[in-house]
Amino acid sequence: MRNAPSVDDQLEMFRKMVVVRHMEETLGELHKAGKTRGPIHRCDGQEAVGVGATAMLADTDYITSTHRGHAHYIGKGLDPYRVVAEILGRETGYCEGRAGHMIVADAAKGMIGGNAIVGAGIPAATGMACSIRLTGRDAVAMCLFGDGAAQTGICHESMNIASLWKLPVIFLLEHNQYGLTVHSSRQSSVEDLSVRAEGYGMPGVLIDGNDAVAVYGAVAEAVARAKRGEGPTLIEAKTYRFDGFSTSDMGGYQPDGEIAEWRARDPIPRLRAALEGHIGEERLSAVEAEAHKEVDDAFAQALADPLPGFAGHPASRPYSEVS
Ligand SMILES: Cc1ncc(C[n+]2csc(CCOP(=O)(O)OP(=O)(O)O)c2C)c(N)n1
Repeated sequence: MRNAPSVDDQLEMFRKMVVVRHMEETLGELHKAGKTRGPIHRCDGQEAVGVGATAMLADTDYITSTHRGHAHYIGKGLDPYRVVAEILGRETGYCEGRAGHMIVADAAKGMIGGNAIVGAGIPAATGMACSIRLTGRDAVAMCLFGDGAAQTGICHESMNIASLWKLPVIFLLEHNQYGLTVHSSRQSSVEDLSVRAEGYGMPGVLIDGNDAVAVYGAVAEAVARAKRGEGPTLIEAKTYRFDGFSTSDMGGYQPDGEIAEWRARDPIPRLRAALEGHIGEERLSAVEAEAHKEVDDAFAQALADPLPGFAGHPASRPYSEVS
């Protein structure tokens, strides 16, 4: 496995990041027009983490996500049309329109699901890594989680047991500085959460989460380590969400200067600039245009698709008696 992505790999990461950004901007517009239901948690500004971290994973590798998972879904190879259809509650979506945007799953792609319970994806991925170990498969499990989720007890329990049992799991901490509306400095006694890894006897790696190539490299190394049987790695990717907590957010707690500072480090133009010398402006513009069209077509189709019916849906009623 290579630790540095090829130019083609980087172009594919760029394309996926553009898909995610355009999907979220469109969701923002639809929300304002009253065409979405429930809150939408956007990850504008954080795309390099979700896309970079999943770029080298296979369908047989598992990931668990959070309430802010759009970049994780697209990064793991889910079809943008079926993701959009799910978010818009259509029968054609990944979970037949019953999941909404926070818990989209596709087991065939190893996308085990987003999770609205903060921190809950961490033990789930640890358990999946345990199953990989017990069944002797050549795979890894990865949980992506926020700095808020890092403060939960179950995060510490998972890291302890994963390191003790040398499980093939990667803890990818997407540190966007805020847990809901609360700055990280009010939630944690240490600024860099990666230092906690030492207490569990595993490597702690601190990276620039707005640099997709750096994210790719750190995860590739952690995957190789996990597959050698050496156990987990904690990767802390420092990043920032431009758009606030969710569509229910009244804003005002992220200082203007801070937002401007991070917007100047937007991961998409950054990777674009790095790629320009390799493949030229024309090809990059064409890739952007195709990505936008794919997303626009996905929304047009999904909005025309049927809503789920009221008939019993066995998969949504696991504890009921289904005839
Ligand atoms: C167990 C649990 N506690 C509280 C909440 C309410 N809640 C939803 S998101 C969130 C903050 C999560 O922060 P972080 O993990 O940093 O993710 P971010 O929203 O910053 O991406 C909280 C407290 C919840 N959904 N689940």
